[in-house]
Amino acid sequence: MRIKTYVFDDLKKGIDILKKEYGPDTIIIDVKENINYNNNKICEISVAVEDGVEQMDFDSKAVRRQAEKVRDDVTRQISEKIKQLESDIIMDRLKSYPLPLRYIFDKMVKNGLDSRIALSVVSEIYIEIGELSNQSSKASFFLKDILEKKIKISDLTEINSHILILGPPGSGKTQTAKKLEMMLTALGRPISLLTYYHGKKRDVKQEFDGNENIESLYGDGMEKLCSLIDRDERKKIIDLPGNLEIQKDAANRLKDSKILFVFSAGSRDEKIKNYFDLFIDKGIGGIVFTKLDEEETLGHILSNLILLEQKICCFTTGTDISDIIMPSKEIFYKILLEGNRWKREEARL
Ligand SMILES: Nc1nc2c(ncn2[C@@H]2O[C@H](COP(=O)(O)OP(=O)(O)OP(=O)(O)O)[C@@H](O)[C@H]2O)c(=O)[nH]1
Ligand SMILES: [Mg+2]
Repeated sequence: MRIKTYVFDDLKKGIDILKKEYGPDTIIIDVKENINYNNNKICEISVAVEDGVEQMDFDSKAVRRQAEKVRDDVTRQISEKIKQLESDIIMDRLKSYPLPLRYIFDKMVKNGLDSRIALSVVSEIYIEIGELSNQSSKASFFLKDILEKKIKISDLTEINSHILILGPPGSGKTQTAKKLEMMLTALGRPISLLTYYHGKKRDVKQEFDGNENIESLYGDGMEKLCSLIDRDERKKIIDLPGNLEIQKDAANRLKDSKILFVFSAGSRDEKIKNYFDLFIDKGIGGIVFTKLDEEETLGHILSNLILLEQKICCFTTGTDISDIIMPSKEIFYKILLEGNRWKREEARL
């Protein structure tokens, strides 16, 4: 004889299901009613089950479904409660801060920054300057300083190796690689661009306006790519297709290169995290966030940079070759306090 305990949201319904399951003579050992799970009343019914009694498939499914539903509801309610509790704690802590800091917090959260990070930013300002943060100008000044401390910037002109461009399909890798080649060459750091296409053939000549620093190869394999890279001493930006296997292969072969991840500003947080987990042991040079013009708010990309502890290399704000901006504390400040000033009119809600 074994004792089995089941959970239901209704006692009568539960007993009916169990009687159907184990037969009308089932011995009910114990009943606990009105168990309070976050405003939901549930009950537990324990029954004695003969060893070797097999349950009917249909009924056992109904019992399991019922129990799972109650568990799902309870889990959802608990996680909602925890979120609410966290938000209450944050609001409670904020009450003790001067008004300009509360204003900064609200703005940052409204513009997409994670509320825990926003709280840590304003508390650091408060630790730094205390009651001086009652003056808005002082609070803003120190906000920029804290953002500069929290968000690291990658200076591409300091990278003295090849740059490997990785990231999900269509994130803007090729377009960004072109922009970086132009920008670095203009800054007196000549670099050539090697674009490795895979799949559909494109009219590269027309796309690249005959730029001699730009070369491309189609699906010729990694050997060919490596031989082109080693052909001369010149540093290269190596732009890969979105195919993850090709990207992994290239990162394994080109160990001396620095990886630059290109993600569109709309990429999901888990997608970004998964990419990092795959390449974490390779040399990561930084991140580029593209398509800022397609998003409503941009605070979430700064949250990602802080949580991943990765350096930001640049942002792109459109398809034109000049639509690239270099990160700085002023830009971070604008993103968080002024909103998305690069948003395209057509993309506005
Ligand atoms: N609105 C907007 N579009 C962009 C931006 N950067 C790139 N694009 C567009 O995004 C699309 C994809 O860009 P690509 O550079 O081809 O992307 P990719 O990552 O190289 O794509 P695959 O090589 O196929 O993986 C193109 O239509 C680009 O013009 C940007 O900052 N803003
Ligand atoms: Mg591409």
